[in-house]
Amino acid sequence: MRVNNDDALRSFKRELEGEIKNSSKIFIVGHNSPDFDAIGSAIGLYSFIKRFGKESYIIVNDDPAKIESGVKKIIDDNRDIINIIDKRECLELLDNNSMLIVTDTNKPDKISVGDSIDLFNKIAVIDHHFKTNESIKTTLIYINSQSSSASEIVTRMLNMSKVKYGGLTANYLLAGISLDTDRFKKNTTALTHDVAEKLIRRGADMNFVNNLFLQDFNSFCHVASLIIYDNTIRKIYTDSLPPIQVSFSLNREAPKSIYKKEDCAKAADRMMKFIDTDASFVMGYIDARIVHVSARGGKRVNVGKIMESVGGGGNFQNAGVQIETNDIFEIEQELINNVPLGISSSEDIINPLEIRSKQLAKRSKK
Ligand SMILES: [Mn+2]
Repeated sequence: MRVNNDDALRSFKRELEGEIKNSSKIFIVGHNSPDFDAIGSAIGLYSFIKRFGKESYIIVNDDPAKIESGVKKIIDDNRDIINIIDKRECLELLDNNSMLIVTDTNKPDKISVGDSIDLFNKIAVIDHHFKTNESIKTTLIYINSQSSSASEIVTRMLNMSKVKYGGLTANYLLAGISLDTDRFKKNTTALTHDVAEKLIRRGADMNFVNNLFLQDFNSFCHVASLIIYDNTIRKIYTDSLPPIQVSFSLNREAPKSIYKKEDCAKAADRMMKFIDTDASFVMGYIDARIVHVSARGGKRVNVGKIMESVGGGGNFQNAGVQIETNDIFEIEQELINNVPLGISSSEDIINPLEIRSKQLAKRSKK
């Protein structure tokens, strides 16, 4: 049974091919914080465009350290074969006759060129998310929310045009479909499986895809090892009211484990998101003798001040330091002692009850 009608995609594809032929340069962009579907469909589109012999580029503007490690591996493995550029390079290269192809999103605020989107005279959108009032305004748009993924749509376009693409591209497209279908457990149609079959015939390999996922899982566990179970201790500072709660995390079982600065930063962000804490400090060795501390605070705790007290810097919410030491626990103790330096004086503290009573007072005046 045909779940989707090919005709709409076929006519979009024809129009897109016409515009590609008339363009000087083609820029492809997926959503920020790219996942396997954004990067897989972008690389698939890169293959789609290749036969027209146009200058083409994929824009990835995220901080490389913050990109999921499986996606980062794909980007690193392809840097020599694919023109992967950042937003600044894109703005330098683009001319009046350049085209932007947006994939795996249809919202201007989700792509790195969002605020400069008006510089493009031609924009195409390929996506599987619902269209809304905020969607990019262009006539060259294919959105099919019944498709599992942008990778599924792009694979269909490649196959319709009988484009030759290699096993690696097939792998990236299959990874995109696998991610968005939660490994073929949801959002699949007969077409999704049909497309997957064709990708496997082209040389895609589920083991390769599984390894990409494993890569993400391993880095996830590595970050989690900083904060899980007894690796996080919580201290309560009762000098101010309500008492302030602060968490301190490090790998206590294997304190000499090596992390990246970004691992500590991600762990500290997660603590703020999931645990009821006013500030969080995550410590890890980034080198045999250097400990990095990522600190996150909020309205009541100025972590910048606390980091300054140990030689680092930052602002109220976000701060850090690197300290040469053989004893990570000594640093932790120093931080525990220094937290009161960063606690806002009671006048500065925004008391939710106070806000509430002010709001009520205002309302009764009306
Ligand atoms: Mn997607």
